[in-house]
Amino acid sequence: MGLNIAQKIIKNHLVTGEMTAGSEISIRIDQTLTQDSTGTMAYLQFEAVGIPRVKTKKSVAYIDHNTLQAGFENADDHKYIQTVAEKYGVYFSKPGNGICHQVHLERFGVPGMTLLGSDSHTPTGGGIGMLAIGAGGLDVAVAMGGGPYYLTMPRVCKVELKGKLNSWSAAKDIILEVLRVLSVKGGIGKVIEYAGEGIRTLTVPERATITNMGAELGATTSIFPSDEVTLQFLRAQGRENDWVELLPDSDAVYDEHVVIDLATLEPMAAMPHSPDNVERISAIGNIKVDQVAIGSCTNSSYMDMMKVAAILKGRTVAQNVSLVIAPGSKQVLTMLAQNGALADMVAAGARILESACGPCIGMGQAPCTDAVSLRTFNRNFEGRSGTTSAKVYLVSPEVAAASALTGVLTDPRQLGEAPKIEMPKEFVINDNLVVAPAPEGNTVEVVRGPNIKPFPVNRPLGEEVTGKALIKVGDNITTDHIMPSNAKLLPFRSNVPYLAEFCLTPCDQEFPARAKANGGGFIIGGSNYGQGSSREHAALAPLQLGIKGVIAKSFARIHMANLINSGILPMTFENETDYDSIDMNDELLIEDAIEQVKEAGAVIVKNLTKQSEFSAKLSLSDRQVQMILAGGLLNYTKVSN
Ligand code: MIC
Ligand code: SF4
Repeated sequence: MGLNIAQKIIKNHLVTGEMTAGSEISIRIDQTLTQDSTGTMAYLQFEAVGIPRVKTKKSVAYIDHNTLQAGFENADDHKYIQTVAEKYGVYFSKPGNGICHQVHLERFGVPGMTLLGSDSHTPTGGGIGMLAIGAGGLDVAVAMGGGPYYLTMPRVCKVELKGKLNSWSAAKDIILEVLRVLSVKGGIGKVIEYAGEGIRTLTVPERATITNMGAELGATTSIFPSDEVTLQFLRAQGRENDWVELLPDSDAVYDEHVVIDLATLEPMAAMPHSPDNVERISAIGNIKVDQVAIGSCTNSSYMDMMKVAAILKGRTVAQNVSLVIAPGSKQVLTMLAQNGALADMVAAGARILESACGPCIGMGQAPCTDAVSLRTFNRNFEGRSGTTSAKVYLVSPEVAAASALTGVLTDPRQLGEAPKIEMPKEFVINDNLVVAPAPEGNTVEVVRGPNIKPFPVNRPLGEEVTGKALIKVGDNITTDHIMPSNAKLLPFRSNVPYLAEFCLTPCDQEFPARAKANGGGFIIGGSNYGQGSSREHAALAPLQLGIKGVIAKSFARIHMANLINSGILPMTFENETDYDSIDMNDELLIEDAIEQVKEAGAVIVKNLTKQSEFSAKLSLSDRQVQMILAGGLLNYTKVSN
């Protein structure tokens, strides 16, 4: 039986386990990436693991999220990451060099390799044929130390792309269509593998736009083959030698098959407040727009920016619109500056932002109250823009640029002929914002400013787990709800005690105070609890508040792993109707917790208030059971070393 691409890479990297979907496997990690908002924690944890030098083929620390530097906090974090990277063997990408995923694709990604990143959009690397997975910082820390990465062997869903996109339809429309068809839960437990004759028409940056937003499907990762198109991209980056061909076997078997006819796709938008709430622009109509933001790890490549510049050239941004543009990397910005495209953007009235995440993570550019904001980004969860009442639509760069000119949501087909942009034969290469690590045996001093606070570590599991149901939330709660990220909070990513004061406050302002007053307890969640990002602060902040377990209808993959890594019990209702039987403040009790967890199947939760009980499933591997018993991955790693 032939293998698909995902299976080929997994087979080449398999450390333990059977390659049957659903069973736990572990794989060797070739490369890691971190960004600053999760990186401080990842490196603090790496230091706690106590390994003298990273053991990966290449590890890179990017600074792209917290670049506002309104106080000393961000700068402290940057300094810490730079010195810790230098000491332990990690390349350091300085602020200004660009968004981690964009830069990694350009300068570091290698087809056929595995990449583990402390950011949920790490699958962007799938555009170049890497098996690129997002994980919590602690998992990345362990991988840097040479430990394998454990995951559930995914099912592989083949998305066959037929035909060719019409002019004005974009890669963004392909992934929006996949989201429309599969939904934000549709990728859970799967790798989305792209195939079909249509992929040959897509450049690497376009492929990367598609794999990037596979994160919004909840997928383990997404991947394209490594073919001639990949070779041309790497050649233009001066990295031809990194290329290997990677195609599925002709008799490869897939668990699922979706077909998309590219020729039928029209410009689309994901409407507020979910990336799968997708509709054709022509059907949404000409709503008035207040802000247009172009950039993010989804759509900030050279090709994207050139299309935008061509649309804006010689025209003027509408009076009612603020247009901001953040080119994805120093490379992109340099090329736009050299070929005059930057001048076209500025002349049209665009505001040029630094090559960083910026408004995507709420670092600046919060729109006005009740605003309609069009963004080329990947997430439009409520409040993520920094303005709770804002309505964010996710669109292609073409739709964004066209709408910035007209002031209303615009189908770019109205503009006439679409610009034709050629992939450059050579990108401008200048890696002078990447600092190489010091040689082994160096005496570099790791600098820890006052913003770097100790992080909480759990205790081994007790005989009894008891406490109140401290909050009860609905379906699709995101990590943005659990641990909000905005310009005020992002600078505190290395200060969990402070962050914990804001845990789940978008759902309930009183939650942190209630949790502390009760000495901790339980969170009750709906389905897909913890979707969205890799931020392990969404587990560490509850841990800081004494949360012992989360009982939900289902969990998002990375968040569940982060809970286990923190020693917090992730339980799912055996019978979903039991969710309805719990009210806030009910006293819950798990007796003989150690014995029950060891059996790994399920635990009986007693509701002392209602004098009832129900069964909650624990879908844990043997290793995860040991982690829960030890009180998290860090304790477990220390015990097993
Ligand atoms: C995001 O897009 O939400 C982030 C910020 O990049 C996160 C990581 C984080 O919370 O720091 C992600 O997607 O993993
Ligand atoms: Fe940065 Fe936004 Fe991409 Fe997250 S989704 S890595 S915040 S650009």
